[in-house]
Amino acid sequence: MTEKRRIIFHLDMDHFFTAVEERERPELKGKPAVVGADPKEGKGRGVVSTANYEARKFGIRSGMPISKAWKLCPQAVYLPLNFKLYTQVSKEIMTILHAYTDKFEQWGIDEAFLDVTSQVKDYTEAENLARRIKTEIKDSQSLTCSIGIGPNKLVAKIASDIQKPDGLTIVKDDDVERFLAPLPVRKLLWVGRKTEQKLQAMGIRTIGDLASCDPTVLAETFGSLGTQLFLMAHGIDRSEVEENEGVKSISRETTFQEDTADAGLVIQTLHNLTEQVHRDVSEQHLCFKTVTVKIRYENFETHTRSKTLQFITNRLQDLNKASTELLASCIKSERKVRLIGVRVSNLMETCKQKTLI
Ligand code: TTP
Ligand code: MG
Repeated sequence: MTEKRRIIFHLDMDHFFTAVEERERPELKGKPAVVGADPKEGKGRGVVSTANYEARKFGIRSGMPISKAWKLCPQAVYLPLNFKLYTQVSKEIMTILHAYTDKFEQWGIDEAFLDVTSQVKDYTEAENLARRIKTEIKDSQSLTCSIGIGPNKLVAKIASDIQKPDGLTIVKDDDVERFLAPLPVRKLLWVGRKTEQKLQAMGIRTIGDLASCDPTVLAETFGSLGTQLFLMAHGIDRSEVEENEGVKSISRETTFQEDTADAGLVIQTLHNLTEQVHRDVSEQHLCFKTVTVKIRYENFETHTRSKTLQFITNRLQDLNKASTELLASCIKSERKVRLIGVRVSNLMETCKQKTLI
């Protein structure tokens, strides 16, 4: 039996946080703008959440220490995070998208996958549908997005990133390998800096190089990741667009633009993340009982530590205390940190807990 051909969209909003800020403050248009920690004239701690395309021209990127961003472009407009607003806009966009298909999966704050197989009969119809979605978002939200269309989630996700901003990239079944071949291996999910270096040492730079590798050599070198890499390099991905059912946990994480051994920066970034998680929790009228901290070192070694509190809470100070303790219990001071994350789970609606403030 041949498998039914699927048509999948991946949509990603363009420079999301700064785009929302520009919409709210038209005077920002055309100027470099950065959303993130307070730069305090170059002495600030914490990182860049995102930068608009004008600021990216100066080399500013998400996850970069805010002090470095300041050095690169002191004249940029630096804005604090207005997470409440971004979450609200995100919700409105997701509602628009959900109306186009039931097979819808939100992926982070500004991305979603849509399986439109049963909505369209071919790629021409798919393209028309994508244009309709882009227009609806532009008209109703005054924001642009980029859409990738492909036969699976992997290809659609890579495609959406190819022609940012305001892009639309279509990769039909027969073009998948040709499309992927010249791209650097880093474009594949799961290929981080270390895997990329290992692959480069083996003479593998592009996805095409990877596709022509002997899969047994990849499996010997990378274990199960090797097999996964080989399949991805051929554009094979059978994962389904999964509908998210309710909220099971709320999390935020940040990848530092450069791995860092600066404990102060790590802790400050953790606190920025707990604030964002807390805002989400409050907005959704939830409280939590379990807190998890995730830390990934430069070699991709990843540790998570969880703590289930003795009480259910919605207070930022409880989240901060638990996450700081968890971080202290697992951080190794001599190691460089690549990523830090925080998650709350064991969620309950606040209204069911009458004793809470
Ligand atoms: P992205 O979609 O990765 O980035 P972006 O929308 O700003 O830019 P692009 O046009 O390249 O898609 O992330 C979405 C939002 O998530 C981003 O606007 C800010 C936030 N974010 C962080 O807070 N920290 C991070 O390290 C990253 C990558 C994103
Ligand atoms: Mg985006």
